Order: sequence, then C-alpha cells, then structure tokens
Amino acid sequence: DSIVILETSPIEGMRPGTSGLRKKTRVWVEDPTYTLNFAQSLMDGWCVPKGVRSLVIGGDGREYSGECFEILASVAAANGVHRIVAPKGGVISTPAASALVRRLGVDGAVLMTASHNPGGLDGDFGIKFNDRDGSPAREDLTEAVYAASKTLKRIYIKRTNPLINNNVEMVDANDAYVAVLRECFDFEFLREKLRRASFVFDAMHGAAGPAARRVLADELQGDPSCLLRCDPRPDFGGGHPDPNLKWAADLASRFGLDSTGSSTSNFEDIFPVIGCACDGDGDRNMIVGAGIFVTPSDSLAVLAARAHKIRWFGRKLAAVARSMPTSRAVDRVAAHLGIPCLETPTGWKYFGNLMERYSPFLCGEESFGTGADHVREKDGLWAFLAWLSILDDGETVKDVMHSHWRQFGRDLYARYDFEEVDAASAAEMFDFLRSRDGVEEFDYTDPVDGSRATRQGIILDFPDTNERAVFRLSGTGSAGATVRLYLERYVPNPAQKDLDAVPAIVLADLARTAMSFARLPDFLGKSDPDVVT
Ligand code: VG1
Ligand code: CO
Repeated sequence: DSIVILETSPIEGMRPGTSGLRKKTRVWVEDPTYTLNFAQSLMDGWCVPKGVRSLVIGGDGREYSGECFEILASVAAANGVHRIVAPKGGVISTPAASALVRRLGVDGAVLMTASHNPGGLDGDFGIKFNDRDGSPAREDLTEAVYAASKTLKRIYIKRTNPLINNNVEMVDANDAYVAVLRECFDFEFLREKLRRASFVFDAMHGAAGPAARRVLADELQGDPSCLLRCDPRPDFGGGHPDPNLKWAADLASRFGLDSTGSSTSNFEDIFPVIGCACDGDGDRNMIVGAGIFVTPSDSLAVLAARAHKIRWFGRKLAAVARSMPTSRAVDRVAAHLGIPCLETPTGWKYFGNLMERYSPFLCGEESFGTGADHVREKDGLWAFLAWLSILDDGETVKDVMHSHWRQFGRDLYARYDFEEVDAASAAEMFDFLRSRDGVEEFDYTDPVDGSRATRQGIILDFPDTNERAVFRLSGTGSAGATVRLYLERYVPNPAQKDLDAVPAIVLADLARTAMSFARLPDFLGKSDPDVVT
C-alpha cells in the first residue's frame, strides 16, 4: 500500500457551477490528469482542511463513472480518507446519497453526475460534492476547491485496487433512502391509493429507477408495467434525461399533452391519473395529469397548500422557500398559512442552512426541483409520493390545479433557454441590462451564516400587468453560456379561459418584450429559444 506522488500543473476552468463541475465526457476521458487534478483539488480545498475521513462515492452511473470511481477512491485513500462507502452496482440517486450521508454520519459525498445533462461519450460528465449534512457544498467550499485547482502541484495516489483492499464498503444504494421515505409518508395509505389511482413513472434510465421499483412496485404494490425506463444506463438509453415536456415527451403524450403543455385530446378519462418523470440523478421531477402539465412552481405551491396531508410536515410547515426565478405562487400560500416564505438564489445549496433553522420545511425551484428537509437535496421520487399523498380520492390533477387557482389565483409561468451562446456576448448583454433603468439585480445574504451571493439574476417588473421577467446566466452548462429568461404573469381571479390557458402560449408577448428590452437577438444572435419549459 504505497503512496505514489505525481507531479502535475494546474488545469484551467475547474470552477464548480450551480451544481458541481460539468464538462464534456471527452474532456475527462481523453486526459486522465483532468480527473486526477480535480480529485486532488477536492482533497486540498476540502477534505484535508476540513478533516474529512469518510466519504460516500457514487453517482448516476453515467459513462466514465467506473474509471472515475477508481481515481477518486485512490486519491481519497492517499489523502486520509480511510472509509469509503460505495453503492453496490455503482448507481445511487442524488437524494439517496444525501440520505446515506446523513444516516451513516459520514463526512460527505462525492457524486459522479451531470444530472439532467445527457451522458455517454458525446454527452457530459460531472462531479459534485456534498457536505456532512448531506447538502450540496456551499460556495465557500466550492471556491476553496477551485482555488486549490489553480495552485496544484502534486497528486497523491494510493496504488492499490480499492475494490480488492477493504477500504471500500459496499452498501445498498437505497436502504437508507427508503427508510427516510417511510418517515415522510404513510406507505399504508399510499398502497391503497395506488390500488385506485393509475399512474406512470418514468425514470428516464436514470438513478431514480431502482428506488422507484422498490418503493412503487415492491412496497406499494403498484403495477410494475407502470414503471418506465427504470433500469439505469450509462448513456440514458441515448435520451436526454431531463424531465420536461420536450425531453419527456413520451410520458407527456401518455397524458394527452404536446410539447407546449396543450391538451391534444377530448377524452381525458382514458389517461392515467398521474405521471412523473425524473432526471438522470433522480433529484428532479415533472408532474403531469390527464390533459395537464403542472409547472414546478405550481407544484410547490400546491404541496404547501396541502402540506397537512403529508406525514413529514406534521400539523404545520415551519416555512417554505423558493429560488428567486421560481414563480410567486408559493408566496401566496405561505401568506395564507401565516408562515415565512424565503427567497434564495438558484441552486439547492442555498436551502440547506434554512433547513437547519426551520423544520418541517418545504422548498422548490422552477427547474423541476421539489423537496423537503428529510434530506438536503431535491428529491424526484419524494415529490411523486407527495403528490400521491395530496390527491383526494377520485380527484384528478386538473381538479387539484383548478381548485388551487380558484382559491389563490394563477401564476402563469414559462422559461426560455438560449443554449450554448457565446459567453462574452452573453456577459455584454447582462452589462447592457444592468445599465438600463428600472431593472433590479438579485443579491442574497444568507440569514444563517451571513454569506453573500451577488449577481443572481436581473429582474424586470411590470406591475401594471402583474408580470415579471428575469434574466439569468446558467451555471450548469458544459460549453459556451446558456441564458435563461423566466416569465410569469399573475391572474388574481381566473375565469375559465385563464384556467385553461397554456402558459407558454400566453407568455409569448412578455417574452418578446423582455427580449427586445435586453436586445437579446443582437447580443446572442438568436431570436428563438432552444427549449421552452
Ligand atoms: C439549473 C437549474 C437550477 C438547479 C440546477 C441543478 O441550474 O436552473 O435551478 O438547481 O440546474 O439541477 P442553472 O445554473 O443551469 O440554471 V440538477 O438536477 O443539475 O442537480
Ligand atoms: Co439532477
């Protein structure tokens, strides 16, 4: 068991984004020093100074995970991490990993995933890491790792096969996770529910699949034929494991929905009651019902309004939170319940501190993220079980939404993404926006530790029409820059036509106004978004 020291030099651009370091798979595969350098940076910036001695290492099983595991495990072992816990078979969803860290009381996790980005040799690979509380590393840690990557000189490797030498402990990926889900929900009640309500669950060949099989089919005795793509694959079956109307179009069509979320059928009773899709690493969810797509912002609001039906929340939620660009639908529910509603920058890492202060806690993001303080990550399967819990007998998803909107008003919501645009031009557009009158830039101070996050999105408010548009730069891309434009309009007393309205269609005018205000076509050379969600 000798430790080998390799000389190296810094590689540029290893700054983790919204959720870890993501690069094209080929970047990792074609230069083995790339992973070695980042692994050692994790040690120098995080594990060594913070005294990390035990780690969960796993991921969504995408291409290159096996090789990467060997590198991470050998570098960690050489840097004082004497206990490495790995899921049998290598695949663990992000929420399950968070649960595992918390249950075992280990010092953190390193997760090999690029989440909803496609996998395979022509796709993306990524590494993110989580702290002792199971939360995605906060900015001070990710910055320390980035700083370490810029001065790196040496890599320490334990030249043994960690799988043969016993410092790797193989555990079931989902035991801890399923135990937490049992605390969150009344499984008996859900079993009854699944006897009566038909469902479809699509894991998109990602990491949520095995957990979904175990919970929905084995424990809750749901019909196994309702579980789609629940076998994880290194390339996600060639698909894009992002649960939205574009990439989960198969699921949507089973509910009579097209890619705008419009209903394509007059016979909605032929469809199942509820459907859910999750992303590659199992933390995102999309909820659909017969002839209706639930925006993630609305999903959060509905779960808040019906929180008393979810065991984990007991009698009363302590607080709710949403990321800034998420619609304000949940704010109205919080006001109605008389509980705080906090607004954070984009990214789940900002919710962790709030969960220490407020419990039980519900939070979400417009980007198909929903979760609670049962773990410290967003949780796709949890969201589906939460929806099953709040559906009354005989009620459809459309009934739920319509009655919610009648009570609280409706927040029409859509997001435009302009992908892989030139980064310098995107930066110029943001500078131009900053120079314009009447815009506000979102800055955040964490109420628990006082840390600051600045330049988290530019807000255009249109109070006369109850509309808001937000521009933000994505932090999860692997090439160029991605600009997001978030659009919403609040309709206080919706008439039937407002209940039936399709947000992506209704908000097209606001999108045009915002795009011309930002001179977006001039800066980005695009006048149409690549994806609308
Ligand atoms: C996107 C979403 C953000 C989410 C993040 C990670 O980030 O907008 O809400 O938290 O992805 O999700 P960005 O910076 O590209 O907008 V996942 O499923 O990668 O863990
Ligand atoms: Co994800």
